[in-house]
Amino acid sequence: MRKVLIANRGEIALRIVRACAELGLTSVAVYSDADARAPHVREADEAVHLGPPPSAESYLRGDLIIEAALRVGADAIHPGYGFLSERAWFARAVRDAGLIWVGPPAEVIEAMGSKTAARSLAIAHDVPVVPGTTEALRDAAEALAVAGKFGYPVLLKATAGGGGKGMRVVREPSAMAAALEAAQREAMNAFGDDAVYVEKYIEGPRHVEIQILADAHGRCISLGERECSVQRRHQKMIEEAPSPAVSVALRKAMGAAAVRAAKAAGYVNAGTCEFLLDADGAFYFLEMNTRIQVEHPVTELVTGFDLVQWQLRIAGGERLPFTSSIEPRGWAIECRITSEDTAHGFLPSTGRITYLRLPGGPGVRWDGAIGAGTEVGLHYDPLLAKLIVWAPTREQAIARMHRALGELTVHGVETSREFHLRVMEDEEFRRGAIDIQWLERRLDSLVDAPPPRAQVEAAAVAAAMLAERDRRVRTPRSASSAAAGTPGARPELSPWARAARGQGLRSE
Ligand code: MV4
Repeated sequence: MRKVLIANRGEIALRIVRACAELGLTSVAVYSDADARAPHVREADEAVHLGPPPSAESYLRGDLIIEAALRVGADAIHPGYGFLSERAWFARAVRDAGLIWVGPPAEVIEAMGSKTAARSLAIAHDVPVVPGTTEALRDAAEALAVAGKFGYPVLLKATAGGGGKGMRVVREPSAMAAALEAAQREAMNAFGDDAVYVEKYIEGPRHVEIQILADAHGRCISLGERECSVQRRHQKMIEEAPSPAVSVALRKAMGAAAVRAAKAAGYVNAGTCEFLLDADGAFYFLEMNTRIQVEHPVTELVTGFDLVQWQLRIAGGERLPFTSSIEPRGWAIECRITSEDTAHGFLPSTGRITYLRLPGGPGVRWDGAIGAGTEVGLHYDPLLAKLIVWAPTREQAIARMHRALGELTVHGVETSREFHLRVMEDEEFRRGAIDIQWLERRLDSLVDAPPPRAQVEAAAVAAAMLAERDRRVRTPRSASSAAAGTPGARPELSPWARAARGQGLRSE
């Protein structure tokens, strides 16, 4: 393997370009009209134009992408996450074109695409799942009988599932018939399949996932868990590794379960098993993600494993050098920096980035693909970058993230920076008292939380300086001093400006 085409854009495409460079592989970017001057294109060794900005006409055009790979003489295609990464037909087409697919076999992607098939596979291999059925319900009478057996509340889930569509919580028998109808209708609209099954509803669980790596020679290891509970509408905002809720013993049990599931599926390459973890420490397998994930860096920082390099090395036939699973060292946190107005319902924000200052210093990693001049539009995901930190303890990692967020400046679009600062200051978050409903429960109080005193003071100073500048522009210097051209002659300072000076701004 010498040359890799990267079928993606943004920060993950740049992440893969960097892994290729470190492994001595030639990288080939692809791009839409909107991304002609994007960092992932600039940094790759070569680049191929695909088409107009809409994904359906560019990054989702599997045919064009395979054609491009063959034309430039690439040996492999790395799909990143999103776009074509979990489309079994694309993995198959890549293989049929004689190219290496940097991911699991098409058959495994297909099998894991069905949530009920994944659930059946887990059950067959002693991987705990939430109590419930796997077969589609025939009618409300059957739903009531099954719910009676497992006990309320129950959750109706679409068999074709994913992303929370076609899910309904049912808290009492009288609500069953209407909930079943609603779930079936939503499932039909979303997936073209109205099959719905029942699970016991787990109240207030955490979302904890296990990273695995499997090579093509039968070796499969766990790299520990990531805590992903801080999410809103199934969009994760903050991830960390390890999880504050996972002990060494629990990590061992969850890791072993994930490895059993991966081996049973014939898994090769990097993958993730998603679990719910309840307040009593019981865990339940939900599904397997057959791609590199957005939040992979937190695992990299606590294990020292370069997951993207290992994806490429495994695809090239290399063996994993370890047989046993890895224990995390220290603590890593990731904040997703998105172009969203978090104070106003997470509305997407668009525009041109006019100024960018990036954080740095000890333990700070920036995985982004933006710069001054980047146009942020509505064609793609709002993820601009990921800010990731490492420190010896969780407390230190939170302090470091707060410091790094403070160093970040993005002008031109609204971002999630302020939101993340408020979370890092939040007492519940600092205690690790989070679950999958935490963010939605706390969103208003986080957005309304006053910033710390030092930030209010800094804002007051900036306001004073701006007011002073405005005053000078509106009030021309007196005729005599203008005529004399006295250098350094200044109008009198306003009280605000004097206060600003008093705060230490003595550069004038
Ligand atoms: C659940 C659950 C509670 N109990 N299953 C949501 C998406 C789908 N992949 C699984 N999901 C859930 N399944 C039972 N039996 C709660 C969720 C859930 C969730 C899971 C992971 C991450 C975020 C979530 C947000 C809402 C609900």
